[in-house]
Amino acid sequence: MRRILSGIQPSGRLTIGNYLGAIKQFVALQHEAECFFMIADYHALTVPQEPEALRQQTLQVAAMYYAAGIDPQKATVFVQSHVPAHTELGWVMQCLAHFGELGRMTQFKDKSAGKESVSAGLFTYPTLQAADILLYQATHVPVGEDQKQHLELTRDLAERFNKRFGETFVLPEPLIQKVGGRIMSLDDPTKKMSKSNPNPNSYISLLDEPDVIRKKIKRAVTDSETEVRYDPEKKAAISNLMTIYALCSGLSLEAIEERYRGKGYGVFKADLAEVVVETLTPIQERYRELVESAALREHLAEGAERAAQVANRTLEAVREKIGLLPRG
Ligand code: AQP
Repeated sequence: MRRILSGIQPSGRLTIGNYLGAIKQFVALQHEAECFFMIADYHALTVPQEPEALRQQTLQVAAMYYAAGIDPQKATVFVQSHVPAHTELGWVMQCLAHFGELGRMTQFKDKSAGKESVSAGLFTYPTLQAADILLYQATHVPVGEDQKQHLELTRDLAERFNKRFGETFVLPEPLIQKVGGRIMSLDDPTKKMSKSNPNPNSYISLLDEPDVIRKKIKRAVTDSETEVRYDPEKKAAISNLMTIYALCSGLSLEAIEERYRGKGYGVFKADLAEVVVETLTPIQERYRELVESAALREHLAEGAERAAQVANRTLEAVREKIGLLPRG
């Protein structure tokens, strides 16, 4: 059976990009693979976080996983920092990785560009990500385009380790979604929609009220034409809105073009807002029931227990192979 590991950082309020690009896929995957879904709180620390907000956001991501349809009986959901094996293997991976190869990571270059101070954690975070994946012997990792390079690094590190110390890690394969792999910002279709964007009008939060969703979609940038046509090169903004429409409604892009032929952007946007509201309302209702509940903490404790059992088995094998002395 395929085994899958993926995660989301609690670095802000989840967006519809996180839902369509990640969580919706996770919900489908839990029926066909053994799944581990992490709340990557250590990864969130690579940029400054306000402590109370980080705690709240961690619970919010957990509640959102379940509200969107992840079944605690089927998939293992856990908080990364609840399983210490992640940072332990992360250190081993840092010692295996080369400074030069980490410097070539384009995400590091993007995220550090123009910043006055950048944490060492932001530089080494792909090694912690490698540890996350390898601890679970994941066969497949759902990744966005921007994460492909990190997965390649994970495979290189696994191969390097296996060659030096003997067969230990499974080499994971990427699982890339074709449509919706990259939902773009509402105010700038050349930028990915991101939960940490300081401008809330650039994204639809999964917790936005219906009226806020309507307002944000109405304000979303388009182009100077009026035709609802999918053309990501020439009509990036409207194509992005059409992708959101298609993924929320289940309609094909062609069917959407057909439906809005000759109708203009106003009608299209008003309907898109209702499609998004209809998609998010039931998730928001379940979310509100869960986020303050004792059941949520219980699920997370059970998830950490299950995850640690698998992770510790791998870590023990690693410790033995690299020559760390058992405590006795
Ligand atoms: N815009 C997006 N379109 C499609 N998928 C997306 N994902 C994120 N943004 C989009 C997917 O969501 C998962 C969570 O990723 P993450 O939290 O580890 O970090 P990220 O990719 O950097 O997400 P954000 O929202 O942009 O966070 P910040 O602003 O903190 O950097 C991943 O599966 C990702 O592909």
